[in-house]
Amino acid sequence: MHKAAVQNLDRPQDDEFLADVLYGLSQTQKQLPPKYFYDQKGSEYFDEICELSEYYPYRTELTMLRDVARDLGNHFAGLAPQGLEIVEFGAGSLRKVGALLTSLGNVRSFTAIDISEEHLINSCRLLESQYRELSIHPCVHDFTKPLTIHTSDRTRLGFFPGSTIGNFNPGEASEFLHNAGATLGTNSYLLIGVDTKKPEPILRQAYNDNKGITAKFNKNVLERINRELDGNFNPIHFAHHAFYNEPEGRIEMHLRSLKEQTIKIAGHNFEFHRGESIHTENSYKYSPDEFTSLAQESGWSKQHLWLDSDELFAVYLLQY
Ligand code: AVI
Repeated sequence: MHKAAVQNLDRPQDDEFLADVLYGLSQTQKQLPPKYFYDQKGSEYFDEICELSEYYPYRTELTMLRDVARDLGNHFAGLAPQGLEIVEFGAGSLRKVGALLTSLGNVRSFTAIDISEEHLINSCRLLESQYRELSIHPCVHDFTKPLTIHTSDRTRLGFFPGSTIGNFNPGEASEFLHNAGATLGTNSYLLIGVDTKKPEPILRQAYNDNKGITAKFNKNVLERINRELDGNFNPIHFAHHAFYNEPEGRIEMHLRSLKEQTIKIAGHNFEFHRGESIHTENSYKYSPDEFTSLAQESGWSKQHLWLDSDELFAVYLLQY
């Protein structure tokens, strides 16, 4: 993979980051978009989260993908004469796609879309060394936005693992699914991992790990604002707070101010009362019926659903 082969589309600029931060911190309930977690440091923290015993989604889905890939191999036998093209949304560390590349056998090209350029390039380089025949296309892009990718006569299989769709509210999730359908085209497929509803203690522990890695991941967004936008947050004066909001069916992450304080960002002042929070992330959990309806309303039909034996996680094959 040559540096010039990296597609850099509408890469978010500092001014977009600044505008989103200034807007979010001006709201009555202060908030920050979760996509800003993922600079190089935040992506590394997220990789650490995936190794935690409390964080069941990563390992559960990874284990499931072996069976899923075998079933998909049968599904696509004869259906994809020109081979498959996998397009991964929010590719991150690319640790899951390997299960598909190895088992499917007829994947000819792989497009990896991610907002974090450095992380994406490093991950693609590693993948390239493992799958030398595969044509790899890294694409730096905010995958929540529509995108046009090169045309080919291969059968397209979108891949959106990890329940990242849960970080959108249901309206945004529907918009993402519409956009993914437009990007991938008619008759394409989407393999998507979705976290299920389950007893509250399992959810609470997954977002409040004993080692405090999720807290570091959450607070990194403050340090990123300091680094990139000339902010003066002191992360020690904020506490990680994550809980399951049952009526909304979502985990909420917040950063709670431990004292009354004024924060300065690029010359703008923001007042915090003691106990006031910044809402940094939602992570929605869907029952199979809820997610199937959401997919249908967004133009996709369910072809297959895999659940692990404890029903901790779901993987869906959808067709557009
Ligand atoms: C990426 N996303 C699906 C993770 C989640 O579970 O919502 C992000 C995360 N936040 C805290 N821990 C992990």
